[in-house]
Amino acid sequence: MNKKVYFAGSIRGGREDALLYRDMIRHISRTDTVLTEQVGDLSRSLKEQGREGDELIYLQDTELLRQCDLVIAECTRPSLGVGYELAYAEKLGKPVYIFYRHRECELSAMLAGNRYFRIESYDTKEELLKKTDLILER
Ligand code: 6IA
Repeated sequence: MNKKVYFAGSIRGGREDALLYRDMIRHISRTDTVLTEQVGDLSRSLKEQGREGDELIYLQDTELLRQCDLVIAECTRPSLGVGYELAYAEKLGKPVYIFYRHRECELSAMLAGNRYFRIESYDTKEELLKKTDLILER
């Protein structure tokens, strides 16, 4: 209850799952605090995002990684930024939970082969949200 969750999901890697990220963030926010709500913000377009803002995004997100209690990532859509965040969280010793849809992607060996990460595949959103609840109850 009331954990600080860093939710990671693809932005420039592709927004096909943005609606799912939004639903996960809303679900987690019922009991806990999501530090990265912008990942599920469908109203903001990638076009508005000039390169000038990148340093600020990097500094803010790495600070949020230091503040969080755990990281939850949805990795079906591959993203360089998410991969970076997961490695950064590992170096900080934060618990990292990774979800992906095994029928739609083959998870990178750099995640799948790292025993530090707790990795779960799922098929439906309902299953995903149930598995998320189990993590937050721990
Ligand atoms: O390489 P990617 O862009 O797919 O990396 C996605 C990850 O990097 C996410 O988990 C975020 O934590 C972080 N990230 C990338 N872009 C932003 C961003 N842009 N704001 C905050 N975190 C970001 C502005 C908002 C955007 C919806 C237009």
